[in-house]
Amino acid sequence: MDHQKNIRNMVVIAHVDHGKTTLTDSLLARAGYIPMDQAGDKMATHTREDEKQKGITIKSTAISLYYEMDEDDEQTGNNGYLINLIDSPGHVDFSSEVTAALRVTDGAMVVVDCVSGVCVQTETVLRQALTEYIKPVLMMNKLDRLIFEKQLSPEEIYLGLRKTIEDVNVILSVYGDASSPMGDISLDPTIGNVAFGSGLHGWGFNLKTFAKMYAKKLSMSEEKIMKKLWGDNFFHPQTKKWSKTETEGSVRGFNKFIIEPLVKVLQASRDGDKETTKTLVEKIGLTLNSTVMEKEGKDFMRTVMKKWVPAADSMLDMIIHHLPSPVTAQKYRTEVLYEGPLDDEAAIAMKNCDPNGPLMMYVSKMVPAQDKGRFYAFGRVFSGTVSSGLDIRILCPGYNPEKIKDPKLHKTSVPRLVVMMGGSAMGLHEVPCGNVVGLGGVDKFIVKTATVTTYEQAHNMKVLKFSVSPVVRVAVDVVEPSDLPKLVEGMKRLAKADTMVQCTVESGQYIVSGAGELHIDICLNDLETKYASVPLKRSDPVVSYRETVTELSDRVCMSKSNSKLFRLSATAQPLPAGLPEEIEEGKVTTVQDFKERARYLDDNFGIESGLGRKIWCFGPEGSGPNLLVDGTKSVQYMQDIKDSVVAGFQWASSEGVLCEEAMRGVRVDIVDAHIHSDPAHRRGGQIIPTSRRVFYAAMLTAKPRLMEPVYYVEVQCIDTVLGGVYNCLTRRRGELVEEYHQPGTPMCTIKSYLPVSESFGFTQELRGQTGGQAFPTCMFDHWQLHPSDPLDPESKAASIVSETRTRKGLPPKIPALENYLDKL
Ligand SMILES: Nc1nc2c(ncn2[C@@H]2O[C@H](COP(=O)(O)OP(=O)(O)OP(=O)(O)O)[C@@H](O)[C@H]2O)c(=O)[nH]1
Ligand SMILES: [Mg+2]
Repeated sequence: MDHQKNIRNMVVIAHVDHGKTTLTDSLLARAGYIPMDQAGDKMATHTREDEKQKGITIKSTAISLYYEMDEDDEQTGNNGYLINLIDSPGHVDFSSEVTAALRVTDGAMVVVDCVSGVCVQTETVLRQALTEYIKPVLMMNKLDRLIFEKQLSPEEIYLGLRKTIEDVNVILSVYGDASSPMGDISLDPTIGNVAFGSGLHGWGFNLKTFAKMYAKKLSMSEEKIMKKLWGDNFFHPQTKKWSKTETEGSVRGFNKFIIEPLVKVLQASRDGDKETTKTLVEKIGLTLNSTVMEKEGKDFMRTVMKKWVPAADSMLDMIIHHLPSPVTAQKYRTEVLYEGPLDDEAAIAMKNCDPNGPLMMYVSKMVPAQDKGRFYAFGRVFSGTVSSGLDIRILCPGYNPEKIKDPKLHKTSVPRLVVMMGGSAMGLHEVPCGNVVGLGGVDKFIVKTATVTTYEQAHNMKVLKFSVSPVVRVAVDVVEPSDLPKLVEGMKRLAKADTMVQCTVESGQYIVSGAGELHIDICLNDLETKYASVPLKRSDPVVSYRETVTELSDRVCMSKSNSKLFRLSATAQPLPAGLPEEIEEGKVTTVQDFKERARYLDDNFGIESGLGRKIWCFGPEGSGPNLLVDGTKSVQYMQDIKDSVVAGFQWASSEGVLCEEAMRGVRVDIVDAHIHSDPAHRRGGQIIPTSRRVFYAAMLTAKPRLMEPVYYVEVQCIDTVLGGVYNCLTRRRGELVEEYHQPGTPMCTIKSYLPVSESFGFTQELRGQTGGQAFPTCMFDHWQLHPSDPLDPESKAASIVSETRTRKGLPPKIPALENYLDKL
């Protein structure tokens, strides 16, 4: 742990089912954590019952592994490596787990199934990795299927692999910044950052593996051979000469020296032809002892392959030689991690990965501990050293270092430290920077994430940006009223345990919101069986909406306080297209310098910079995609009421006027104010409700509309069931984006948009319509304007509004404008 240059923090990422957990097994076996003959079957990082049953990863699992390599590290002269590995889930509903894992790592092993190629989630996770400056290496998995199942020729295998690697490189070049400090991150088998193999059978290789075998025979250096083993390099067996073009009788280097021997050994060992297998591998310098020779059937094949080209060795070679150590990575990652100035003590210590600097740790998720209901705060130490008993400051998201008494700051000490070993945790006393660690006993201070520090002036680490949103909601209730306190407590625990879920109480209803049906289902099971441990009733899933406006208010709206001594006038209008997304992506933020931000808004969105400088706040929660602008001129005491008006805006923007759903894409301008000279009449009690009322009036007069969440859906299927897929999509208001046929195969991919409200039961219906031959992936994509007018009682939007209001215990009709608008 003290040799930072010999640490690798890495995550395994991929599309669902491409083989992350299976491959992770081989790495665990190589470190002696599970027996080698169980690697590929054990799925050791599946620690939950439901993961074992469903065969799908739900939570990411961290494990710290120690390896001794044959060669010493060139820089450190040390051959021991600590690899802190996280196996992440591939299903989109759990992609917030990937986001949290990426934050605490520096490198990623991207797994792609050679048969399916690059899929939606491959692209999503890569995009996220690149924004966090995570360097990738590539593992092409399930090669056995190309050989046995698809029975492709060596040249077809080569072309397929090359195409997939190119596809990944295209994604890297689209989302990777050419000037990124990570340097060239493209994947190239000849430099060794791409490996190939079969996680299920535990074998794998990169070009170096074979270059080593042939170095003597071909009397060439390993590096030189690696270049020959990929691309257009053809070998003539008679003349023993290499050429750049294919000539009569010559064979591509990759096919001749890798695929052909591989296929021969695989076939002979699978067919139980032990003598041929033995002769074949002896030629390449491997002797099979009697224990191996005694194995039968598939066991024989697996054992031979694991001995000859063990998967773990090729992966370790990539991880150690092509993924950065924390010392290398933190130099460039600090700028994307830290909110504070990049020259303060904390930033400098992080850049230098300095164990003697102030402590800076980011807690990315809460992991359930063995004691029921308790959690470890799991995260990465970026600078300093954390030890048990150390006095720390816990900064929760939104903490403002300039505030004198911020309730988001907690001072405490660290009771306990653990290192995560899959399902269990091992106690230890001290952990220096560059490592991941779990803190025990601080869970009451942290909901989901936090920054932990010893530095008084420390700012927060940046908040995680998720690629999914909690757009599906379910109301839960207890069966026995006396169990209610347990439900309340259980909801708090669930909110901690899951990085994405939102647990709220709305008008007396307990609401759980998640990314999709599967996510909600897992959360509710956990709530019922683990966190509340009482029987629960659940409503059908419903969708959350957003409220927006489509025009400038048709008048200046004015509202008065109860005392009539305070008056506020405002208008509402839509934000320019694209700005809400930029706010959500963190391109336009509250922490930016206000002049710089105003210039940016002027240049890119035509918001005149005089006004741009007068943005009072973002909302809801101080950072959402709505803006409050002070458009008044020389009104006295404006600064005195600012905090209260901002509070009114936070309230109004989190619960809009139509059906108390959050606002999105609305700009509210304060046009005028009448403020009493006596401070007693400028208190929050008068100002906050009045502000909220005038904002509601402004919305109602600006052609308000609902926005609904829309999924991007990719369905992979064979072309004979296309009709069934289209049937399903059309009936659910699906909108086709593209139909893509994979050349030379019957596989095709249908890309479309589908409103989330139409998605419930989609997967099951699709399965029914296509005889289980179509596989969809649904991922939140965008908010779409609902075309009808909610103020017209006959419209579809009005009926959604009234259903939502009723569900929340509100009167079904939208309150009339007169409730909010006052006359002079
Ligand atoms: N034929 C073959 N099957 C494999 C290979 N690797 C994994 N599988 C199978 O593919 C399925 C999915 O493997 P997992 O390791 O669970 O995939 P994953 O990427 O971890 O899946 P999620 O975490 O749920 O996204 C399992 O049935 C594995 O046995 C391989 O190399 N060859
Ligand atoms: Mg998995």
